[in-house]
Amino acid sequence: MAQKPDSPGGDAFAFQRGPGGETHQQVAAKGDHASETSHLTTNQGLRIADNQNSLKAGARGPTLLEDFVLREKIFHFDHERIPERIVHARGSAAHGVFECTDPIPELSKASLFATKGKQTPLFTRFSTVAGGAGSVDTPRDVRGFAVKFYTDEGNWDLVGNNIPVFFIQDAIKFPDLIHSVKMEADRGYPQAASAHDTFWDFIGLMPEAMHMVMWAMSDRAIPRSLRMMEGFGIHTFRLVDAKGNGTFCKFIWKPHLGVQSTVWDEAVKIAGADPDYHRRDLYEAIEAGGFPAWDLYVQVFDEAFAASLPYDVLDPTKLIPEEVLAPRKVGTMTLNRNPDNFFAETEQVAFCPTNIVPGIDFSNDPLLQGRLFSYLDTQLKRLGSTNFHQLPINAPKCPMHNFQRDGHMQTAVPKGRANYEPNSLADAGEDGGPRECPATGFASFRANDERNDGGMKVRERGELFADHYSQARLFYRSQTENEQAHIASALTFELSKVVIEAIRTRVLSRLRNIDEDLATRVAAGLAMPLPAKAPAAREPLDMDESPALSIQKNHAPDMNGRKIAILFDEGSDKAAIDAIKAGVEKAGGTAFLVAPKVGELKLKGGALKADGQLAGSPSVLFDAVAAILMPDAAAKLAMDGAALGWFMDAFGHCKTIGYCPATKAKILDKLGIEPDAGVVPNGEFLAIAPARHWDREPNVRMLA
Ligand code: HDE
Repeated sequence: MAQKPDSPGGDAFAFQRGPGGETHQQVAAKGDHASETSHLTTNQGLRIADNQNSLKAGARGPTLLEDFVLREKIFHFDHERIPERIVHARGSAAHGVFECTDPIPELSKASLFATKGKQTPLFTRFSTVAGGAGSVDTPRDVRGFAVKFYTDEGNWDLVGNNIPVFFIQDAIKFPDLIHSVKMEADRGYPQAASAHDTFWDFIGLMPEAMHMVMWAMSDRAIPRSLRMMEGFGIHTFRLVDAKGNGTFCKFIWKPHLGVQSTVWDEAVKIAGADPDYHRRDLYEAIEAGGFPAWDLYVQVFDEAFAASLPYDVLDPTKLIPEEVLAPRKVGTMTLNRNPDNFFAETEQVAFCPTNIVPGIDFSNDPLLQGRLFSYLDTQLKRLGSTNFHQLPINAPKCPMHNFQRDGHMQTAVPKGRANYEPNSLADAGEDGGPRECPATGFASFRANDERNDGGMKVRERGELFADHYSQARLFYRSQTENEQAHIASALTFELSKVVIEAIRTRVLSRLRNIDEDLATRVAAGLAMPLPAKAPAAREPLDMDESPALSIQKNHAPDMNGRKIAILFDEGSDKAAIDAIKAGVEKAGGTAFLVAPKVGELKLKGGALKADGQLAGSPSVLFDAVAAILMPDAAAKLAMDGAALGWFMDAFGHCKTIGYCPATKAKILDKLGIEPDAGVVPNGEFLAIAPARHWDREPNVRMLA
């Protein structure tokens, strides 16, 4: 017999009842007196009476084509997805503000840099490059770092990465690079990984990629948090002052929390434990009021300085070491608000390097020049309309008027007859519309590059672009011994995933141009003979080391923004837990309580609920761990794989471990974890918790 949702078969239809147990009819009736927004309607504004049942010819009969409510709902759902970004598909974003702290009107007339204290709203999206939108957050990859400044003179998009150089020198190679790193064409894997044949095949044949490869194999490519990455505009840009004078410029973001990375084994395990690790970290930090911040720096220089360098500033595979040209601070970006809706904002935001404001301009970097075409084009494909600039996240916050009209999904409703220019309608008393403004409008910098051989049409690159190894060597030699070991190990790991041996050999032959010791270590790691050195188009130079390129040389451990786990179980000493928790929070960190069960546990001195269950809160998710356990609880956990793995991983990832006597006797001793500079009694834990103990690494991992 047919059943109504409010029929006596009631319980079977519990899901059709309102929160108070009312039937949906009762909820609807209540809604008649509720505010307008509480009514469910169709997209045409028609109130929906029943959102549980489609319209049928009899309760057990076929669904009717007439059911426009059902059809509208399913139609919209069927079209929810839009094409994901071809690169940088996986991203996380936040709103924020840029405050100018050190104005540079003498260099740029851009209004956002004009006065101290000037605030400009912005939206920043971080991303991985290779994986799809649903891929994990922690692969070895470059991270996108794209900022949209809603300035009062128009939107300026600084679309950069967390690494200051790029794989290729000319836009014409970009599709090849991306095809090679993405899932292989025939088999559709691997997802979000560079450790496969086609990527290393391309790289081995493109010596210009060697500098970027050093960065990509370094710890920079496995960041601890999006909040702990530097950002770089990469290309040389131009600043232009009010008189029209131009200065070359490179943009650098430096995070207030310092740069920090994970270790590879940790990144791999995080991918399983929390695929959204970076997205969650950013979201939670902002929700908790721990607003991440970065200072924006510029490196400014003129033609004469550029001409004095042994590399070309138009070559995006080169950087200018900070020791050679000191960066100058201009302001601070603070991310202070999470998006309200992931799709509307993070997914639909459309960055374009062509979005520029008076006072900032491009250089002839051939990679940048290609990007100036590509981004507008991709937005049309992705967002489906030339009117994508009207989406709230993309729309400028300053006035916008022109005679562009119509197109798919036009939301503006322009008034009047004027949709062309010049027009004389104003003379006839009508609205003639906007006019160009030669005085304040954007004017391209009148570039006069003396080193450009007369501007003949050629398919060539600047002579110094042929130096493929000097800066790769500079980067490698500027790292600490431990960081060099990470690079050698990453290369060994990636190349060991390459099946075609000739590809590995070719890469090894290139590494010899960077550093003989590096090449020898990787060859030994692969158990392969060292091949002959690849011929170099230009002999590499030995440049002065740049300590600024190392993470470890510049890293001061800081509790601020870090997450510390405290493991407890029944009977644990609550006062001891409270003390560590308070210490962590006082220093700006977050304490996260872990126990075998998440419900309330009885402790010595009170009761406590854990924030996370042990098996679901592995130590890879934290910066340091401490354990406060009674002997019987410790003995029980010593029989549990998740608990043992918790300590082994923290130890293996060179983290600080705080222990109580029972933890030491029952668990650490069983695991063979000896106290060292970072394995300490709980009383000494807080002082060193955020540090990583790299001295330990040779004892826990075979590095190349
Ligand atoms: Fe991109 N890049 N790119 N890129 N790129 C895109 O634009 C492209 C390059 C970067 O969070 C796409 O909206 C070409 C360098 C970031 O939405 C696409 C070339 C740098 C983001 C595109 C480059 C970047 C993108 C894909 C070589 C660092 C994500 C979807 C000429 C300076 C922005 C989209 C976001 C996104 C093309 C090289 C950074 C296809 C052709 C170098 C951070 O248009």
